[in-house]
Amino acid sequence: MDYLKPILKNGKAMILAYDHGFEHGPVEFGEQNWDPDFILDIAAQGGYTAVALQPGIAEKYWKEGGWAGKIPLILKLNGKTNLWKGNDYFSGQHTSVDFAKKIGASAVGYTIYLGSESESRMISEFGAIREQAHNKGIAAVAWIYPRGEFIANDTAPEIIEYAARAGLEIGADIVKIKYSNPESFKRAVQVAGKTRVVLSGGHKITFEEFKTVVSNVVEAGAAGIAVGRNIWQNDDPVGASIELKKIIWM
Ligand code: FBP
Repeated sequence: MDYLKPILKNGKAMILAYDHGFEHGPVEFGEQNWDPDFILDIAAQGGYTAVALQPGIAEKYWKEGGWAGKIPLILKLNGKTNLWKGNDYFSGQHTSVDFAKKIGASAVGYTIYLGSESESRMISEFGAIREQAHNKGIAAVAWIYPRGEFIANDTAPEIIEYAARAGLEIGADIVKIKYSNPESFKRAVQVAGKTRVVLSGGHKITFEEFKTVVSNVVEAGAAGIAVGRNIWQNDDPVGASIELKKIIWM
């Protein structure tokens, strides 16, 4: 079954991520981008194939605010704040696949901190989520971020390639990974096999730099991008999105 059909266009993905208010706190926001409706409008006008949200925003804005028919939803089922500063990285499930299905999500998302002390708990939660999602006919997207005391550099080529391969092995339909370099990203896409790869953006860089990264990722054979700050922290988020769209569907 093609679980990804609702969130891809011609096999490509352009996903707007907006869970930072929870993951990083409102410190990421300025005058307008704290407002979920402002972001959902960028997603609709910018031609995104999906938006990735935590359940509160999904229910109160995406669903109740009338965005549901305009832009597909990837509902995040786990997440954590950055207030905990301990050595372990764990992000537990707080929302169900049933809820995702009930509000009309096209896919569920889950973050795994590969290499952390708690990786097996997250791998196991993701496994159950993937089975439930596929039973209900929706896709399971894995954010795979290697992290923890044994990960010296979370964007080292071999680490990014490992994250991509892990995505395939645990059955993710899409794996969202950070950028390494052009050659390594090609290898990451290769070893991810039939699991589609999308770029996770990172903190804001210049738009010229970001476009180069996106071009490299597309050239590497990735499905596309699932990014946040480099779009909605841009002064012209819709204009930036339209430029990226051209690169992704070139
Ligand atoms: P960005 O493109 O802004 O990096 O967003 C992608 C994302 O995965 C978000 O979904 C998430 O909130 C954030 O990155 C987490 O980043 P980190 O764990 O590196 O702080």
